[in-house]
Amino acid sequence: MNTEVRETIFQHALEWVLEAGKTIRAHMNDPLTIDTKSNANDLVTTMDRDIEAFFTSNIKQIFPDHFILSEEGFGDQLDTMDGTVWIIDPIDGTMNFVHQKRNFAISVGIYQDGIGEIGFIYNVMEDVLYSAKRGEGAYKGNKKLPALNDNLNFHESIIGLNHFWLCENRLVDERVMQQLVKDVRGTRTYGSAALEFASVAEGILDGYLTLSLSPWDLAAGMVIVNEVGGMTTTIDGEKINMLGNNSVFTCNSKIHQRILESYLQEARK
Ligand code: 2AM
Ligand code: CA
Ligand code: CA
Ligand code: CA
Repeated sequence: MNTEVRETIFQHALEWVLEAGKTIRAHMNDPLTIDTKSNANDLVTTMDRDIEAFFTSNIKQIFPDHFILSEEGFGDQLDTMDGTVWIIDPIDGTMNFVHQKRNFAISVGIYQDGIGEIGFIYNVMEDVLYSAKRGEGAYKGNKKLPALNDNLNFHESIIGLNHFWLCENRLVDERVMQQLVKDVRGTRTYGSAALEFASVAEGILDGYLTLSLSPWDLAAGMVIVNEVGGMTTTIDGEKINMLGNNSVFTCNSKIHQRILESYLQEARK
């Protein structure tokens, strides 16, 4: 992507992300209409839909030849990543949005022919914006994030992991996952994949793994984590497919291989 074109797209996206965040904060105490999707705990609110519609109508107006992949149905049905594709999660961490009124994010990743060029993760209630452009580093607000710790010791690492994978399940052997929990220094669960990616980029989490995410959960995060030298694969060590669901393992590169080989490969059913 041409740098000038990328800068124009970046500035528009930045403005829309901040405006969307402001709208959410302004309506935080309004009554919410909450629906469920795939199961009783899979929530969606009118705010998720309104914010996604805000992005899609703006994009369609300013960049009519761009494509959109997004969670709540206002985007396009894509079978290729050719061209410029905005990958949007209007609210990542809807359960946190509903129950905690914090710890959720707006996630926007912009890809050109399958390559992540721009990423934004906006922690709305804390008003903290993580952003990155490919090859130009990642930022938390105006501050450039340093490269991830190259001397990280696996036993001193903190890993983001949903407790669900420690219960009996059909995808991984929970006993191996329990061993991983015992072998690292600590684990955390934030409930927003985007904020977990942002935490890995910031170096306050050393890795995050999860068994099923959609493109809009990870698109921005992958760009941001890449820029600080982290890496993202599936839990089988494979490349992420931006057009489907993936298991995800994003991590400080120093311990990625070890967790993959000693735990995830063992655990995989
Ligand atoms: P969401 O809030 O945008 O749905 C919760 O652990 C994290 O997993 C959130 O980032 C959530 O995104 C994501 N997630 C992906 N698929 C989900 C599903 N089917 N149900 C609930 N959360 C899901
Ligand atoms: Ca959702
Ligand atoms: Ca999400
Ligand atoms: Ca969402």
